Amino acid sequence: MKVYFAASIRGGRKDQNKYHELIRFLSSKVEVLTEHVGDAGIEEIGEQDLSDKEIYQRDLEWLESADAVIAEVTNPSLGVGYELGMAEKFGKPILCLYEDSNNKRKLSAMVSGNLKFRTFHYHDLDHTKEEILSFINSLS
Ligand code: 6IA
Repeated sequence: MKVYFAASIRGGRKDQNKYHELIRFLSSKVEVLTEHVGDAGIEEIGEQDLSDKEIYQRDLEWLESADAVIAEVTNPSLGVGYELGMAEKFGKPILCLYEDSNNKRKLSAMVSGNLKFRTFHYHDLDHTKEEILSFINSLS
């Protein structure tokens, strides 16, 4: 199974450690197409000198080829929002993960109000991993 993991890059990297841990967990179960999203150095090193146009084209191809999409949506990101809209259009099963402990900013209604998305509000990563497993198992 191939999973496209989406998370904020230019929208802000304060949750990068969480992305990294969730991607590491997910990679032990399935193929993750977008492991770089959890990398600490992605902003500094860029994406192997790919242009933005190349990144966009490659990511959309991966998105279309994925069996499912998991998005960490706590930190708002234009790119993640766009990917979620496209993933819905492609008919992909979608799991959104949102940390609401101490979070003053409410999740966008365009995510929480979309009944096609499975949205999980979490407080700790262990529960999030269980939810990821349950989501993956529901697809096979
Ligand atoms: O608007 P954002 O940058 O926060 O959008 C993040 C989302 O768009 C992620 O889920 C990625 O799948 C995709 N994305 C955006 N930028 C990149 C990227 N390089 N490489 C791969 N996927 C990306 C940007 C590197 C740059 C900061 C030097």
